[in-house]
Amino acid sequence: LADKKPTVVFVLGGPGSGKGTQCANIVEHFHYTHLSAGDLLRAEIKSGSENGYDIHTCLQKLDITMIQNMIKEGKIVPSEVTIRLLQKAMLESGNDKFLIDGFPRNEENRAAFEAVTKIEPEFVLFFNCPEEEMERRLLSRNQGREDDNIETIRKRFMVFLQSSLPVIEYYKAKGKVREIDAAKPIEEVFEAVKVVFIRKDE
Ligand code: UP5
Ligand code: MG
Repeated sequence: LADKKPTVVFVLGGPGSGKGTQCANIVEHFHYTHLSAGDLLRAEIKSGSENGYDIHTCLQKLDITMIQNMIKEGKIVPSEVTIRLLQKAMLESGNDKFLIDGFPRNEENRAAFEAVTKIEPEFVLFFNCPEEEMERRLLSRNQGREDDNIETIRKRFMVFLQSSLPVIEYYKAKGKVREIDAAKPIEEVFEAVKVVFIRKDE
């Protein structure tokens, strides 16, 4: 994977800041493959409860139960699991440009991804949004996510502040962060996102 030197953009921001929504827009306009770490974990839980375990990633029943419990508590799943899922999805996509959404979530995630894949992100897209707005969005999403209840949402916010913001600060110090005001309507946010991707190719 490292020999092909894939282009990676990390898409970060608090829970409900609009990472998934905007990634879908980016994919329509630019040639990226969208990989949401959270979606990959949830797919693993789903396939695990159907098949017992996933023969491809070799996640055992124990891992699946652990992932499920950690998401319910808003905790960060061990890097080993997330990176394995991301690497598998990258290989299977056949593409060499990726939006990695919702990862890395802590320093350990970041360092492990770099060590294992030897990939450094091209830049980091950071959706900055006030908590009250994110909370409103998550509580009205209604997609049956087990972590979209007020107790878990509060825990997700805490983890974001304590563990994920330092990752954004790390990349800020390297001049890699492209910050977007994510509190605006979806279309306006995307206008700002487009500018970042168009500038990158100039
Ligand atoms: N919406 C979006 N944009 C809007 C706008 N501009 N104006 C008004 N409404 C807007 O959007 C959320 C909702 O808001 C939607 O209804 C949307 O229509 C609306 P969405 O695009 O889904 O926001 P997103 O930032 O993707 O929110 P998400 O809930 O997915 O973020 P999280 O970071 O909380 O969730 P994720 O799936 O990444 O992770 C879930 C859990 O998995 C984590 O808590 C953790 O336990 C685990 N995890 C790991 O352990 N490791 C990982 O690497 C990744 C995840
Ligand atoms: Mg998402």
